[in-house]
Amino acid sequence: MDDDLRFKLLKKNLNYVYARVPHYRKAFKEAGITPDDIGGMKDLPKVPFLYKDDLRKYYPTGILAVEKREVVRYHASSGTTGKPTVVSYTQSDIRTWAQMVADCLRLVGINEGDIIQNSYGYGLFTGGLGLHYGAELLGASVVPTSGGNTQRQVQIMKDFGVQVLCCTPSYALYLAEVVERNGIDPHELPLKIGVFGAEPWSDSMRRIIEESLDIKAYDIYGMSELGGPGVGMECPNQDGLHVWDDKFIVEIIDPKTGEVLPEGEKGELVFTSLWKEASPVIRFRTGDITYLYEEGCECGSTDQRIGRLLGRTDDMLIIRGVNVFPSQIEHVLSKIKGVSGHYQIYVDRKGSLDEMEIFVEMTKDLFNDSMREILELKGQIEADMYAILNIKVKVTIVEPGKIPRSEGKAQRIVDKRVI
Ligand code: DLL
Repeated sequence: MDDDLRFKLLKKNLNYVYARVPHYRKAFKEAGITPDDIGGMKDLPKVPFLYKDDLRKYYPTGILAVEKREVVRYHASSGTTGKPTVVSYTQSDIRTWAQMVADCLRLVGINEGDIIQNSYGYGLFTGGLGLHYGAELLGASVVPTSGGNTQRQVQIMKDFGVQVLCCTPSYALYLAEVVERNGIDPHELPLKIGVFGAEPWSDSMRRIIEESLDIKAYDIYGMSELGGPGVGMECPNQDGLHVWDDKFIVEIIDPKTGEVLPEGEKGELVFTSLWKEASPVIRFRTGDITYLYEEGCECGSTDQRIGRLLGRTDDMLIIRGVNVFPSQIEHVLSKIKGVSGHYQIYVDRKGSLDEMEIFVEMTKDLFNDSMREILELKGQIEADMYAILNIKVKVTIVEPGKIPRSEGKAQRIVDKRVI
């Protein structure tokens, strides 16, 4: 998109929030600026950040830039700590959001008439209704299964001839297991595409899902505060997520200093919305970590592109002073034969020392092997973890099916430390 036009959109949005939302007016004042001080894109870093905690203060209505009666829908974040943040939508917000999601689906070759099973949860979570409205706008046929009742989900997938599956990657993995358990050959299902997001997942997990369901699996990114799913989407090249230039301005910052980082450097994702009427976000700190690509994509798009999400600033575990991201653990596990994609990390404190134990599920093939081989596997994982993380980690191998399956976002970390 043309830079001038984009700046005009930014300026319009800055004026809009300044005129309508007391929170922004106050924050701008404290930073000693008004929208008039922003003369070009280069001035954006002068604008103060918006934090999740700022939004929490406005529970239960959320930050509102319109009259309450103009709100046609509310959603809320799925945050596990503190009060949820509430986001509101006008008629126009719902239409634009649906358009964004429809464009994401079109980007990976999903078309009018395709049968989509939408197993994202319907409700306050934005996944279910977000994908639903986008898919309908595209003209696809939606089967709104929501999460849960996995046996029935598999039956529906087969009976309805489902071609596209939308859900969290961990649920896709579980569905693949139930498909196998039911003696269904995935090659004989018409399923061809998966649209997976709402939680971190690695490239190796993608390969496992693609092979076990015989599909191409695409990453979709979003966040309640930004509107929901459809903020970022991979194209068929599966190389980074595209973010529409006319909908958001993306910045990557150093989470400690707040300084804007150059393209290619890893840091915290910050979004400014250019389309939201009811709950506009200006320089919103997502807490998600990734980087910005320097150039346009081989697919021809020149829109902004971000790397797949690497983790969250608040997901980082500090174990005996060492920073550990769950994505590093998943990366190590994914390279080892004999382990499935299911694992859980337990952290506890014994005396004054942190201890980390990883429960790793073995595959069915390995389950038939001897105790000696299983012990070897445990030793190998512990050694590989030490090589990457530089801390001793206890690994416990468990039998297939032992790690709890999730119907939505998987709970990978159980932190029992009382600090
Ligand atoms: O998870 C929206 C969504 C629904 C996205 C369906 C994709 C598909 P929240 O519940 O507010 O919204 O959670 C947002 O989930 O800040 C990330 O940490 C994480 N997340 C979302 N998508 C991805 C992804 C929805 N593709 C939080 N990769 C975000 C990694 C993701 N993490």
